Order: sequence, then structure tokens, then C-alpha cells
Amino acid sequence: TYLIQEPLLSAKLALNEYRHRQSDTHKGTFGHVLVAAGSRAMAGAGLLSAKAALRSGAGLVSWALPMSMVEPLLGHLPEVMLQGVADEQHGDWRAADPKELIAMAQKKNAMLFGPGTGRFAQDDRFVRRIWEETACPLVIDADGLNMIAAAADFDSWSRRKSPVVLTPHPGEMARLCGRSVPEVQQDRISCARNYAVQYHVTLVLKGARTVVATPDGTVYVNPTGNAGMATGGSGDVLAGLISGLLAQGYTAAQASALGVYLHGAAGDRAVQRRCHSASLIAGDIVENL
Ligand code: NPW
Ligand code: AMP
Ligand code: MG
Repeated sequence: TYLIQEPLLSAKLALNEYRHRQSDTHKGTFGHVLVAAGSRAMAGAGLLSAKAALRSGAGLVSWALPMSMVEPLLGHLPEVMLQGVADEQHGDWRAADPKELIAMAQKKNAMLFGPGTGRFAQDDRFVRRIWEETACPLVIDADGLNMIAAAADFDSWSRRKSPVVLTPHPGEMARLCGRSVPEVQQDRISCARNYAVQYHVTLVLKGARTVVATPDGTVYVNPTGNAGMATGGSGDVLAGLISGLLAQGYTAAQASALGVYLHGAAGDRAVQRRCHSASLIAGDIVENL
């Protein structure tokens, strides 16, 4: 246990910035997200994050995935546009060229990279190109975070003009900052804040009482969510949700705070409806957004 000295994110604080839709509006108002996620072994991570981006209210969602996976996924998420990246029929990202994603990101309002992509050769160089050569706000989760952790030269990557949100769970955070999981958990707030300030990112340190830290050192602690959310795919939903909020023009701090609050609240609503947290699955979180 640790003493919470930072502001608990209240509904008022989280929803303060929420923008209601005007009646006279159209899909172009709500941004276009590029979700780069999923592979043959982890197609679900892509499905969940793309679906959460849609449920966030984003106007359009394009999902980039290995070319040979496009055919089997046709029709599974009809609202999403599928874009294949180079693939030697294995359904993974080994043959992908960062140039393809950089081109796809050009007219997008936000991009998500990492859920279920797996690791592949030279992946630290791949994620560096995404970091340095895309102009839209960027969310990096899961394998994308492990690629950053593996990059020996992360300190020298050029600073982005548009914001980055990193969404590690404690295991991924431990890899990012070169500490053990117990060390991260012992001082979650300092760990998140120090990283956010040092690398000029918005850092979402997940787990019970998720911490949101911004590059100026502001920290929020999220009160929503429950132990039922400790289930495969929950984090993929959060990453999609935050990217969808970024595409709608929320700042990185707003999208992260609102995203973790709503993600937890959707998990709480799912448990109330299902009556027991153990049976919650990540798809229930999406359905309750
Ligand atoms: P342990 O096990 O407790 O010792 P990884 P991943 C630790 C995709 N998915 N508190 C944990 O430690 C993801 O998107 C696809 C403390 C272990 O060492 C990724 O691409 C799904 N420790 C990929 O799978 C559904 C914690 O971290 C390590 C912790 C791998 O992601 C599932 C495990 O993390 C998944 O989302 C905590 N709260 N949480 C799909 N349906 O397609 C984790 N750890 O090795 O980063 O693996 O998170 O499963
Ligand atoms: P991941 O490990 O990437 O799938 O992310 C898990 C997601 O579920 C994160 O958003 C966590 O904050 C959330 N989560 C996991 N366990 C709990 C818990 N015990 N209480 C609240 N939220 C949780
Ligand atoms: Mg995850």
C-alpha cells in the first residue's frame, strides 16, 4: 500500500473538458485514427483497440495490420477500414517497412502503435522512425513500449512537436526505466512523474489506481476500475480509447485522464451488470463505453 498525496481524478475533473456533440456535425469533425496493432497470434489486441477507438467517438478508424491478416478479418469489424502492411504470409510485422506506416499516418489526427504487434528484428529502429517521422499525436503501448525499452539510443531521439502518450503496465514500466516491478510499484507516482518530465511524454502507469503524469510534472490518480479488469486485452482497449480521444482534439493530458477514467468506469459498469468481477472480459469494457 502507498499513501496517495496526489489529486484523485474525480468525475468532475475528468469530465470537465468533455465536449458534447452539436447536432449539426459530421464525421470529419471527430478525427481519423490510425491503429497499428495486431498480428496472427494476437489479432484480438488489434480488434479490441480499433473497436475502442471507434467507441471513443472518433469519426473514422483505419487499422494497419500484416497484409495476410486482412482477408481473415474482413467483416469482423465492418466500421473500421483495413490497411495491409508488407508481410511474407506469416501474419506478423517482420517484413513491414516503417515508411508504410509513416505514409499512412500523414493525414491522420492520431496514431496508436504496439498492441499485439509482437517483437521483430530491428524493432527499436522501427519505432524510432515512427517517433521521429510522424506528425500526429501518438500513443505507444505494449510491444511498442518494449521496443523503446530495447533502444540503447532512446535519449538521443529527437523531441516530437506533437504529443506522445505511453501506456505501460508495471511490467512494461520496469523495462522502460530499468527497474524491477516491485521497485516501480513501491513508488508509482515518482516513477511515472520522473519519466514523463525527463522524456517529455504523458505517462499512463496502469494497474489499480492508474497514475497519469504529464510532461510538466502534474500527476492524477484514477479512482475508477476494478480487479475484474486484470484480464487479457484490457490494456489494448485503453490504448485504443486514448488514441480516439486524441484524434478528436483533446490534449494528451485530457485524453489520458478522460481515457483512464472512462475505461475504469466502463469496467465498473460491466461488473455491475454481470454481478461478479471474475467473469469480466475486455470486450465487456468496450461494450460498456
Ligand atoms: P508477472 O507475470 O506478474 O511476474 P508482458 P503482456 C508483468 C498482447 N495481448 N503488476 C508480469 O509479471 C499485448 O498487446 C494480446 C505487476 C509479466 O512479467 C502485447 O502485445 C491479447 N506486474 C502482448 O500481448 C490479449 C505486471 O509484466 C509481464 C503487471 C504481450 O503483453 C493479451 C507481462 O507483461 C495481451 O493484451 C501488473 N499489473 N502487469 C490478444 N487477445 O490478442 C504485467 N506485469 O510480457 O508485457 O505481456 O502484457 O501479456
Ligand atoms: P494490460 O496489462 O496492458 O492489459 O492493462 C490492464 C488494464 O486493466 C489497465 O488499464 C489497468 O489499469 C487495468 N487493471 C488491471 N488490473 C486492475 C485492477 N486490479 N484495478 C483496476 N484496474 C486494473
Ligand atoms: Mg497491455
